[in-house]
This record gives sequence, C-alpha cells and structure tokens, in this order.
Amino acid sequence: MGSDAFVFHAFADGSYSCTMYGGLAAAFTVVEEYDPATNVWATKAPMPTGRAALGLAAASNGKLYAIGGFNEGNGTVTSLGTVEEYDPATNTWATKAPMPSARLGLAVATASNGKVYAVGGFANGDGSPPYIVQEYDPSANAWNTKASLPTPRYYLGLAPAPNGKLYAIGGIDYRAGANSTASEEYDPSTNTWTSRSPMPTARAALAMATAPNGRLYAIGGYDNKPYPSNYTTLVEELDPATIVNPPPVASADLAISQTDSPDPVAVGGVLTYTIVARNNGPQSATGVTLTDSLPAGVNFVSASTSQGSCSGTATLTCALGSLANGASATVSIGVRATAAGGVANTARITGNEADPASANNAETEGTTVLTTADLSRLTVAVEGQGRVTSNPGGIDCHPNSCVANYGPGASVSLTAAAANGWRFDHWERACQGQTSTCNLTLGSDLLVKAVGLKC
Ligand SMILES: [Ca+2]
Ligand SMILES: [Ca+2]
Repeated sequence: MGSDAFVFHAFADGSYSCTMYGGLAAAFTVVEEYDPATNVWATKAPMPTGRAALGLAAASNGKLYAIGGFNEGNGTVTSLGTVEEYDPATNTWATKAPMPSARLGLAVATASNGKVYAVGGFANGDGSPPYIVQEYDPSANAWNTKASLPTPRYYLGLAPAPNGKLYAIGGIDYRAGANSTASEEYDPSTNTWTSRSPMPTARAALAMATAPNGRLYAIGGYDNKPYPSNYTTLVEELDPATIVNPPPVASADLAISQTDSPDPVAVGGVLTYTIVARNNGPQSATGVTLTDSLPAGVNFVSASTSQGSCSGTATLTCALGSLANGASATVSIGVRATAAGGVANTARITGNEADPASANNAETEGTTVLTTADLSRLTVAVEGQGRVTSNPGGIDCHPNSCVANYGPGASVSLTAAAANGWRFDHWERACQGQTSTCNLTLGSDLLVKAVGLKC
C-alpha cells in the first residue's frame, strides 16, 4: 500500500435516511487515492458493490478489505456481509468470503496477528443488539465468530495498538440509545474484552487512528449536543501504555422474602413473620439493614435475628452487618393481631453497595385475622406418654391436651410420636387408624385423641 491513503465514500453524520441516498449503489463505489508525499489525489478502480457505513482495514499482506455496510434500492435498506479486497499494486478488486453476519455501522481494524476484526454494527431489520465480533483471516479467506463486544454499539471507532490489542471506542450505545464513552480493549490472543478508561467525550461516527507514537486518536464524529452543533472537531488521545482499568463498582443484589404463620390468625393470637435477607452477589454486602414498619392491626411482641441486632417496636430496624455473596440472615418478628380483617406487612432491605436489582428489596406478606367465632377449634388429647404436633403449627401436646384455632377449611396434619418405653397405638374421635399421621380438614370444631401403650 506504500504511503498512499484511500478514501471510501461513507456518511458524514452516520444517518441512513433512504430519501437522502437515492441512487446510493452507484454513488458509493468511488475509490480515490491520496499520496501524502506529493499531495495528489487519483481516482482508482471503483469498488464492485456500492455501499455506505462499511468498514475498511489495511491488512499486513498489503491489501485493503472493504467489509459490510449497506445499500439501498426501491427505498429498502439492505445490510451487507460483502467482503471485497483491493490490491493497490494492481488496482484490482476481488470478492472474498462474506462476513457471516451482515452489518452496517460496524468498525473494522487489523490486529498485529494479521487478522481483521469486524466489531459491532447492526443488521438492519434484524433487531439483535450490535455486539457481534467476527475475525477474518486474509490468508485463509475464512471467518470466525469471537467474544461479543461488552457494550453493544454501532458507528463506533476501532484501532489497533502496538501492544497487539484492539480498542473499540465510542459509538452509539444500543441499550442506552445514546452516544457512548465506552473504551473496551480486545486481546486477540485470549479472545477477551476488558473495560478501560472511558473516552472523555461521548461520540459516535468518529474516526480512530493509531499514530507512530503508539497512541490512538479519536477524531471528530458527533457528540450529544443538539443538531447541528453536535458535529465536533474534537480530538482525544488514548495512550494504551498508561490507561488503567476503571475501579470496579461494588455491587450486591440484596433480596428479601418473608412468610407468616399462622395465616389466618385469631384476634389476640401471635403471628410470626419469618424474614430472610439474602445477598445474591456478586460482591459482599456491607451495612445490610432490614426495616419493617409494622402495619396497623398488630402490636409488636418480639424480634430476633440470626446475626446483628434489631431495635424499635412500631418500626423495627435490624442492623445485620455484612452478608457475603450467597449468604443470608433470618429475622423473626412476633406480633399480636388486635383486630379482625387483613394485615399486610412490608419488610425492606438496604446495603452500602449499589444494588443492580431493586424490585426484590421489599416484600409484603398478607395475613387474614379472624375473630375466634370464625375459627375452628382443634382439641388434641394425648393418652399415655407421647407427643402430638401439627403442620401448620399450633398443636404441640406432651403429655397433656392442647387446643389451637384454625381458619375455616384449614388442612391440618397431626403426627404422633411415643415417648421412650411407649408405642403409639391408635387414634380416636376425629382421627382413626393406627398410622402415626392423621390429616384433617377443619370445617367445624374437632376433638382428636391419640392413644399410646406401654411397650
Ligand atoms: Ca436487590
Ligand atoms: Ca400470608
């Protein structure tokens, strides 16, 4: 290629309005050569496929590769995977293996390994985010798909550095829908991307070039100012030898869940909220605080926590301290229901770190509060020595009789266990049979007797 430069027509503003570019296929085949030594321009053999918003790279074999872009006919924009190779020595073009993913607004550069990388850009009408990275090997005339661009972008800049890495700079952030400051480094030897110091000014449709001093220059493009003052003459320099990784932003996704027991509960009865605070990571959470403003209709009875401490009564504040990634803490809050109806209790969690998902930082649990007249009374008597427990809780008889109230139609499972030297023999009254578990549906007040015998 010598010291000549080649100009391929493309858009100045990165737009692709169909009306602006009628007859585009013919207009965008022009190739002109500039010779810095003589300051002279010359017209060269036209590119076979007219297109815009393509990528162009000079490979180490002395040839140029024109990759992707789009053309337009009958008002329809078509993304292209076209690859055409220009040989400056013979002023001829050859068609090469097409890029697997047709794209426009992509960035193309050659790394020191001799491979050409096509980064970002989007397929018109495809809808997929512009994160695709594909590698072209000029010697094999073959493409491979590589690790995706972390920040999906189009109309970005791409340039190689003497350290063997490529830098993908700026462009339009597909997710944010705005010009980007992203600076992401690609290492072809490990096929990995690393986030680097962002470009100071968010820009798209910029030009990137590597100077003999080893530094990269981001030139022009358009920034976030209103049109038409958004076209910028700005030049910002990136020195790959001195850039650093931006400090990682600590983040921890705290999440909360709670259950209540019993539900329904009788007026005057104690209701327990069991609240689990969990850190879904990725970093450890510090200063984890659970707060719970108790709803009207309940009075505070007790609070306990598996770590840290809780204070307050109407509003409880539990300082849980730190939670490692994946760790959890459990807070139990006992309240007495004071009025029939429904109560809804909301518990919230916060921490010192940024939380990437806020929807799971609060949870509300509802409980039905019934008058005793609405409830069914279950009375369990134990004959002999043993214990009867229930699920849901409420019954725990050993050795005497006990009573619990359940909501209308509640399903209750009773389990009998004999004391040492005794065996469970059979149920009587509302339960029957000799298996140690009995399932009941409480449509009315019921009495159950568990009979144990000495071994
Ligand atoms: Ca969260
Ligand atoms: Ca409930």
